[in-house]
Amino acid sequence: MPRHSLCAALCTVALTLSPALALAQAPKTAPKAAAPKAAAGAAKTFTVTAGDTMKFAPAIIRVKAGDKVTITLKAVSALPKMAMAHNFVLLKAGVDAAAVATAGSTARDTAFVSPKSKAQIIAASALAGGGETVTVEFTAPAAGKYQFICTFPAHFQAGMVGQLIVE
Ligand SMILES: [Cu+2]
Repeated sequence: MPRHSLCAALCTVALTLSPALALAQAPKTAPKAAAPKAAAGAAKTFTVTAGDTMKFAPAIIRVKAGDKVTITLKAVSALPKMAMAHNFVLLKAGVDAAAVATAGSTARDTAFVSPKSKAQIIAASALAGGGETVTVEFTAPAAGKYQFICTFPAHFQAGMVGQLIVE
């Protein structure tokens, strides 16, 4: 085969292959770009009830890291809101829950969540008085155990604490 013919043959092969390669690569990159969306956490919703006994029910909530969690806190009480209300305050791991509760107990202007505690808190709901519901949304943190508390005065001390277990 003369040299120029070989070149022509190779060039034809190369030209024929390149669109095929481009097509072959396209499907590979598309799923890669979509993967993070598919791996994003599932939406999980929970209703937590709190009554005059100052307990969260349920007191243990299980989720997976990255889940988009919505907690609806339902307060059940016949008492006036200023005497009996609840919130749902999720604390970062290793935080002194009693300290956050104590700081919150005097923070009436900010719904009993002290601005000083911001760095210790993952998410906090508004206050719910009897018959009210409030919701709080957060993305489940890394696997581990996290406390959630009510920071209405004296409620944490009365045992108003629960645990978020992230698997
Ligand atoms: Cu409470």
